Amino acid sequence: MIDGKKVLFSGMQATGNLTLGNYLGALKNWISLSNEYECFYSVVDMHSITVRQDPAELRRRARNLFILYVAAGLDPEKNCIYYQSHCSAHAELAWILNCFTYMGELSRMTQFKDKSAKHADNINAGLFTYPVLMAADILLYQADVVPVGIDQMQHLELTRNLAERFNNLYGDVFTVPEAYIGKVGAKIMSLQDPTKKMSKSDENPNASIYLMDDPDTIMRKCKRAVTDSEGIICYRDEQPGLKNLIDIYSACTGKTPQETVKEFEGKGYGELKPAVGEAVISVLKPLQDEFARLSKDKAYIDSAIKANAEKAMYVSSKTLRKVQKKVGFPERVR
Ligand code: ATP
Ligand code: LTN
Repeated sequence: MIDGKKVLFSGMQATGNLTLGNYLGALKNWISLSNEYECFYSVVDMHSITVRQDPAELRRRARNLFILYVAAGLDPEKNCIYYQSHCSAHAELAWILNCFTYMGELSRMTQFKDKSAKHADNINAGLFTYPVLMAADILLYQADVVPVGIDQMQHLELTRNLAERFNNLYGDVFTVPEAYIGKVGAKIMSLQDPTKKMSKSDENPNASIYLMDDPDTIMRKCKRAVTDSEGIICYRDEQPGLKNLIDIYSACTGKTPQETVKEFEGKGYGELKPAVGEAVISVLKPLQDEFARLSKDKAYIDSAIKANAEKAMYVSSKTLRKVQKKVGFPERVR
């Protein structure tokens, strides 16, 4: 609790260009929850270097992601938006938690398995302990709730286990967080292979809608989305491409999938696809305009970066000091 409010923590990596999946699965929920909670939203740039990055490019993307959080509707005066790398408590707590995490737990993580298959030439220790740094992110702020897409559930489970393990040994140190998964949009699938999740690291640019895609590109990608030859609009697992389009449309318009099916009953995919395109454009266009406006306001963004890094350091240092004391590190001499 901070000032009588429950705490929310979430983060995104500054790798690749954000997709509609990131927006509908995560960012959109962040905004709807931000009034209710005391919120911390991090640009998790330390996680990004678990795969090789070009330094200038990483810096540029991280700043763009920061601006995007604000453009999407998160007021940096009400929400603590900050770069993970500006707050050294994350690395310090991650080290301690590493000593409470088992190799077996980490080797079961599907994201580690996927990423090590993708980057076989660089299976580094950071990639392996990635979920421990994520647990440190969350636990430092005593977060009650963590809005993420469904793919992060396994990491959340590990975070909860670590918190409980630590609390059992040392008393109540950490709040045990709950995941928050949105009802629609929790897993947006690739437009080209609806059995795979839409991902910013997909090599096929037609598979993902990027948040900065222009309206023509969005429309073209929606029209080309892979569906099936059934030709009947219904919402079921056997028609994954269609199901995904219904999910996207519903998440963008605020309708339920059932309402969407009703709306398109008796119509063909040829009518649904452009409607999906329009719905996506009407969500992304204002976001893009606001992003362009804020990108020019260097002074405003810089002052938010500075003030919020200080806030993050202040809040996280309290938990870190407590943990350091519990594990037996000596008191600081003042
Ligand atoms: P990559 O594809 O490079 O591994 P990513 O697209 O999964 O990255 P992350 O930064 O790991 O992006 O995820 C940011 C947030 O977006 C997470 O909460 C994640 O659950 C959510 N998310 C990512 N992809 C999707 C998707 N296709 N559908 C719904 N949510 C998603
Ligand atoms: N691992 C997450 C990004 C992430 C995160 C976090 C999400 C890092 N730390 C803390 C929520 C809370 C991902 O890959 N999407």
